[in-house]
Amino acid sequence: MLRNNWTLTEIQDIYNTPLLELIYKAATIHRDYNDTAEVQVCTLLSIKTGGCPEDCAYCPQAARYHTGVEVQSLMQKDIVLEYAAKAKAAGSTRFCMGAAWREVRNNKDFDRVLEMVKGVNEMGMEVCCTLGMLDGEQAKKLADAGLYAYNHNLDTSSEYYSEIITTRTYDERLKTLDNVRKAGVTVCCGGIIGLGETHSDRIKMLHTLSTLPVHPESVPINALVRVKGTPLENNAKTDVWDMVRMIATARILMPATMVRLSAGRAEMSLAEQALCFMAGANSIFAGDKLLTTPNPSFDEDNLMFGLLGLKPREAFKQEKELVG
Ligand code: SAM
Ligand code: DTB
Ligand code: SF4
Repeated sequence: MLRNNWTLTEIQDIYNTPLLELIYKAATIHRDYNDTAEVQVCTLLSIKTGGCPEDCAYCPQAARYHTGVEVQSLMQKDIVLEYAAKAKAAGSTRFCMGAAWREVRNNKDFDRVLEMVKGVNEMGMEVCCTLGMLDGEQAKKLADAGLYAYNHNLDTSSEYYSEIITTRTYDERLKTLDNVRKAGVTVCCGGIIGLGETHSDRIKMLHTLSTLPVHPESVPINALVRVKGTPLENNAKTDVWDMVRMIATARILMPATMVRLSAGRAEMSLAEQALCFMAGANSIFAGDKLLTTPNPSFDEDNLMFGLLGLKPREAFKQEKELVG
């Protein structure tokens, strides 16, 4: 049964379970709810890169940090559709377009994004966007264009948020998530570990996610990619055991959700990634680039899937199952 009334103490107890026992529990729940051989393969494309006015301390695309990311205006629709076709041919079933915007504005760029959404949807892939804050009307327009999912991360706990971002509030984040939900678009919302937060901050973030009125359909768990020029460039490398603990706890709290092993895979061994799948991760970003930072190549991931006996999940599976 899916629960939205988890208490902080319950989550704390799960999170602090001895690691191997926690993995076992998460793996058991994963089997009850999902086909454990299946992993959703999503490809990311940065359709508008760099020059962002926000001050997210982790982000290579914030204009105020000198990270060497080249600013690029919004890509042309046809080029984006070519990338989507390549991703589809390589086995991706979800295509996620990211823009380094604080929020969506009602202008020609937004109209172009709507055209991109329409085009990718017509190719039979699940279309996702991550464009910053949205109002209700914008969410509705994206839904009408065929948007399947919207990614908007909470990143950390509400308490730690202002240490990482000062140019927007946690409540603004939650408002966008509500606008997305009301427009009938599925929600992709997760966070980052390795920002300097405490275990208690991670537990609080998982509490916020798992007590939303409806669980996000996907929850990306990112390990901080430390980028030179950002305020967090000298943070310690995220401990893989923390990643496993986070994934396992998310899996137990939100059993039917796609839990995505997101940023950070380029610095993980195959064995470490295998532990994450064991602990309940069932989605990845594929392709040799995330938005601006490196990620394992399609070939490396194909080898990994072969070795671990994993297969890509087909697109729109949930809808197909509901239809019968
Ligand atoms: N600008 C939009 C926004 O902030 O919602 C969309 C793009 S933004 C790059 C999407 C997400 O990428 C962020 O919310 C954050 O969770 C993640 N991200 C950005 N930089 C990262 C990094 N260096 N390491 C890990 N995750 C990162
Ligand atoms: C998410 O949670 N992780 C992705 C996606 N959603 C948009 C982004 C990771 C970005 C890592 C840094 C970069 O490549 O710029
Ligand atoms: Fe801008 Fe998004 Fe990066 Fe924050 S995470 S600086 S909003 S692109």
